[in-house]
Amino acid sequence: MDYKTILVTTNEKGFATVQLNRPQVLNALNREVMDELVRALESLDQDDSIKCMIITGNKKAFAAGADIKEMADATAVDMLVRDQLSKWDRIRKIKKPLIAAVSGFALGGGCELTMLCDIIIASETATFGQPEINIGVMPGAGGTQRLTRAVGKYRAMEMVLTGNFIKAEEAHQAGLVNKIVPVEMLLHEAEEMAALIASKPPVALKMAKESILKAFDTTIETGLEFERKNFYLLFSTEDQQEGMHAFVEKRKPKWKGK
Ligand code: DAK
Repeated sequence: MDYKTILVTTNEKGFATVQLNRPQVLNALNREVMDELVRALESLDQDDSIKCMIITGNKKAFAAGADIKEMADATAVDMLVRDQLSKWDRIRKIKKPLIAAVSGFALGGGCELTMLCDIIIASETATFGQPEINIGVMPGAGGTQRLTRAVGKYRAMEMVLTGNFIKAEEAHQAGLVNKIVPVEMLLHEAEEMAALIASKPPVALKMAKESILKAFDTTIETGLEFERKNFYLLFSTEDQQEGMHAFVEKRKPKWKGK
């Protein structure tokens, strides 16, 4: 597919990389980027040769937020009619694991986009923040909810109410980031993680992701029931048979993805 604001690459290791590509505005997420990003992720989600996707930016910015110039003159009705939230929801519904590889600014919608991913790998220069308060609004794509779940009430309050940024190290300590690596190693590290995940049985990957995400919007009782059902369901896959027999026979499993 032809994209103007993102670069998509796939490889034989079974993962794809989607790079946000509006460097002149620090990858600000305008409607075109969001549209292309969603289309790319949904198409990769349907592609059997791809098991996992990386979303990244460039050295200076993962994304400095939604495009302020595009929103500046919008009315509430404009925002409603544009219905950008539905695009964010579509990313939330991507079934395959998403890895955010973050260098530089991940602010506002950029920070919210990293939190829609399942694993966040940051370079030493990564900076996270929800500075919407400085431009008269507040987070609108999950920042008050996912950030709070990730870093707890008090840090989330501080970040959202002051608009202050946190550096990679603090984000790591707070539980927002899986690991920190030197800038020049960022993509390599994300690719290693993506290749490792891509080497696992695809149906189990999807069900594991779905079950973990369920933990965020249900009671422990319902979540455990959901987990149990997904667990039993995996016993109807050929990959369960293959995985367990390969272990017993001391050989490497060959996944079929069914
Ligand atoms: N939007 C548009 N342009 C941006 C931008 C942004 N968010 N961030 C940076 N740019 C542009 C700058 O205007 C500048 O363009 P030129 O002046 O060169 O034309 C260029 O990128 C380089 O930026 P700076 O010159 O400012 O670079 P510095 O290194 O000096 O500063 C900075 C970097 C990241 C500290 C600074 O650019 C900055 O504060 N940027 C804004 C950060 C911010 O406030 N982000 C939150 C935006 S609000 C929604 C979902 C989500 C959202 C809304 C609705 N729905 C589902 C409805 C999300 C909202 C947001 O994210």
